[in-house]
Amino acid sequence: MRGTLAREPRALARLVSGVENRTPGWEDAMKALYPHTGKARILGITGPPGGGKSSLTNRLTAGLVDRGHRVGVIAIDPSSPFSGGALLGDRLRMRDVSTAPGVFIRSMATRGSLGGLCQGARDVARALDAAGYDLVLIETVGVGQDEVEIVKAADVVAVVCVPGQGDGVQALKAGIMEIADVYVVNKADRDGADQVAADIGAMLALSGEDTTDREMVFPTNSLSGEGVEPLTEALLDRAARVEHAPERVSERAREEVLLLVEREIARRVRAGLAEDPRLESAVEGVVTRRSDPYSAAEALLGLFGRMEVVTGE
Ligand SMILES: Nc1nc2c(ncn2[C@@H]2O[C@H](COP(=O)(O)OP(=O)(O)O)[C@@H](O)[C@H]2O)c(=O)[nH]1
Ligand SMILES: [Mg+2]
Repeated sequence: MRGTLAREPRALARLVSGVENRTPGWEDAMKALYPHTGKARILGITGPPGGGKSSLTNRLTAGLVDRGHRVGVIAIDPSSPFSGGALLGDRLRMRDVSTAPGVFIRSMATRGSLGGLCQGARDVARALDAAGYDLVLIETVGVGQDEVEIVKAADVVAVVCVPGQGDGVQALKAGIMEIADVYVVNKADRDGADQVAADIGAMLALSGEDTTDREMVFPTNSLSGEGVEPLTEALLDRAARVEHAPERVSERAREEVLLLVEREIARRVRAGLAEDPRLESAVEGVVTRRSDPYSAAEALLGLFGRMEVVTGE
């Protein structure tokens, strides 16, 4: 804890691992850290696999470090459920910045994340915040509920689109669109980039979003670095405005607390019933059609009310 606050990278790495693996004591560490957090701004970078998120994150990180920021990067790894490890490709591509002072990079597995991926990412971001990283970039694939939750927890969200994805813009409409602060048309060196940008513009116009005072769509080439500069400016600008959005901050705090309570109750319910023969007999009743799932659930719920299994440990 003290090492993390003193910005010792090894202490931070240890803390992050402990938090990620829910090693006993992690919660006490987070509680102690919390008063030292709140300075960092979290930038979510989301989009389809292969869209260039890692390449772009790499570029953004380099530019932000040049401007004197300390940058933490959390790469949410879309690997298969079997490997569950870090994406070597991501690591390699980030190599140029990963050894730079003032940069801390951590890959997180999407599967088997204890305590939920979103909370895990949030906790790791918080540890980075306490360690003095003033910007935390979270790269995540824009599919799946977990990933959407993660970007919702970010202060600023950049949605990466690419040309040649068929109905690339179409895919955006599923949930991600409402949370985008800026759109990046990466691989702008490719044919069709203009069209994608125009499609996004049209979509924004339709949605009634007022974009008169700010650019929303940024073409980039993450290989050459073209366009990354104006994007960086825009992200920093949005990040600076977060202070003026207290309702967004309290809404997120509310969501986090509720989620933690929900999770813990669910965990206790499962733990409480796991070995209880009454669960087995209820299941048996449902299978044999002596009972039904609704009545079985009602009966078990009644049990919790009386026995205080939910509120006790
Ligand atoms: N032509 C072109 N290729 C890019 C660009 N950005 C990334 N790529 C390539 O796209 C592939 C996927 O990039 P990556 O950063 O791993 O995408 P991610 O899966 O979204 O993280 C790699 O081969 C990159 O070299 C770009 O702006 N233009
Ligand atoms: Mg990637």
